[in-house]
Amino acid sequence: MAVSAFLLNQARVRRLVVALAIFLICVYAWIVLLRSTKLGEGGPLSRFQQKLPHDERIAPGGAGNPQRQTDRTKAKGASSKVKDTYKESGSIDEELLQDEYSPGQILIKKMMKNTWDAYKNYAWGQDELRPVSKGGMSSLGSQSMMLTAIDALDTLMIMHLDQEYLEARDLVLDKLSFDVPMTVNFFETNIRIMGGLLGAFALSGDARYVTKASELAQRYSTAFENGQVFPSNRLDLMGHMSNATKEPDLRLDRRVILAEIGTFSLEFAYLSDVLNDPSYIQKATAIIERMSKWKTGLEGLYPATIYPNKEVQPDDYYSMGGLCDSFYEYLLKYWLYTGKRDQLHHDMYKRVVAGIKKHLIQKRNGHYFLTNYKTDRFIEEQEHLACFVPGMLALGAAAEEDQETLQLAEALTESCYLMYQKQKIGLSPEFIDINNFQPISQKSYWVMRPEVVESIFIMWRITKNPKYRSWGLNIAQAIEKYAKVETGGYSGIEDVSADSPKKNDHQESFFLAETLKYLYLLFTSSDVLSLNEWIFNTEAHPFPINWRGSPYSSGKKDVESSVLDDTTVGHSANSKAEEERIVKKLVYEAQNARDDVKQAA
Ligand code: DMJ
Repeated sequence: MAVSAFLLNQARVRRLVVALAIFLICVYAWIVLLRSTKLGEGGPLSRFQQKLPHDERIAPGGAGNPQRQTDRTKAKGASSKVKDTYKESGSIDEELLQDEYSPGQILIKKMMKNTWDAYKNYAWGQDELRPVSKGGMSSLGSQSMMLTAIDALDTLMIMHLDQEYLEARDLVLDKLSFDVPMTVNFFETNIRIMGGLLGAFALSGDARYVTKASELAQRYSTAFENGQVFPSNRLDLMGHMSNATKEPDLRLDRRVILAEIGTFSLEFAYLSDVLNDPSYIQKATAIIERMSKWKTGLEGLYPATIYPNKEVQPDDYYSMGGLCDSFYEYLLKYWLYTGKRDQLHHDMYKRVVAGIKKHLIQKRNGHYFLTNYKTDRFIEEQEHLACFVPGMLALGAAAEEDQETLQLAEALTESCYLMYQKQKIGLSPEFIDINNFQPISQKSYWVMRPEVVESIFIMWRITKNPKYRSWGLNIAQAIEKYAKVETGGYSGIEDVSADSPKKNDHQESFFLAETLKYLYLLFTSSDVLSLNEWIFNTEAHPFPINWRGSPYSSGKKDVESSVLDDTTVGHSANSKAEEERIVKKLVYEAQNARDDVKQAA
């Protein structure tokens, strides 16, 4: 009896242990499942948002946003199909193809830190840095509006420069005021300040940025006085008086700049979404509707300066570069922002692509170029500002599975890249002669612009051809070598062809907002600010696509698992010495690669 009771007890204990083990495994599995679901569906708010007191976070769904189905899955399928078709065999450097190419990230992050520290040391709170004379400057108006800090917010977040981000955030949220008696350029204020605030909100979910954006938006009404469709190009921040009557130069019976009156859709749409106030996007759409009815000399294209009150526009200067660029960019990007719903922007964009192909593309010595067009002929030049076009064409081609246009985008990206590689210092002038890549006189300056690296970044994301990473690296290295200021920061160059190129003592805010951001994203994994889910405004501030209906409306989706992911610098470089070693290696490799390209050319 005693033996069988003992055996019985032992069997019971065994059953109990097994049951307990199964129970523990189930609890563990449940916890794992719960965590992964949260990460996958945008449960956790970003780390920055979690640091905020509860009432400073934006409510899930924003200001009463309805949840709608999106077609993001469809978009994903479409772009990967195009990607596969264009993947080239025979890669340049397999290491560069890795999704987590940390060395590139390390270099660009170091550059950003350097830039930020210099701004902090010498120009804190001012618009932009004068890196050589170690001071600050106002760029938007007579007083500074901390332009660099605002433009840098989202880049600092993306690069995981956490301490620097918090410094920028506190400066902007504590000190930025729009109660300043001055007029500012409306377009620049909108793309940089409004764009910067909205981009920072998009990544952090910190509702205080929306409050600031709304304070600025309230000042917009003076630019649209008397129900006018087209805004005046200057904004009176105090907003007391009509700009049109106060400053006769702003009257709309004069010619105005295409980009300055036609680049509103993205900021206004996202603003309407976050404020739950459709009046902004209605204003932007009214502009585009009016312009869609105009007659111009080149079908689909618009002259660089226009008369807002005329149905037939003067046939004059057409360009994808200065004065024009972002007007075209927003036709495509607003269509994408709406989850490909807005027909009007899409139709106009398609006509633009046809116009570009018909009138602006020229082939010289085996290379394709984007020229400007005056009166009835093209000009033998390509400008840096127009080099956003290959990226735009590629983005549109990926969305529409248009392989022919993607091929054109590839060819144009190459000639834009060669604008850098054909110069002895590896930095591009503002304009080149398309016959020989030489700078056009008086336009040989390099002013830190992003357009070429922007297109390189988009081409990399869409084609995954490793050459794009190596091109970006070469450009970054040239910047490091020739534009870096010893005492901190980076500067534009007065003449890239000079024997000893001189610095222009100006660090542009878009260097932090765009140039360094696009370079950095070139080396992150592709789901960091995935092109299927984010749209960059023309100053590279990211807005979530189809915000109202997307999972991003809960504050931010995979900010934790991607944008602020620890797969960046911290995890891949164990020590400062290791970081230094990697950067040195990169400098060496890039120099060699540049020499190779020069020899080949
Ligand atoms: C930026 O402010 C924007 O990219 C704008 O669209 C064009 N000019 C600069 C950069 O070159």
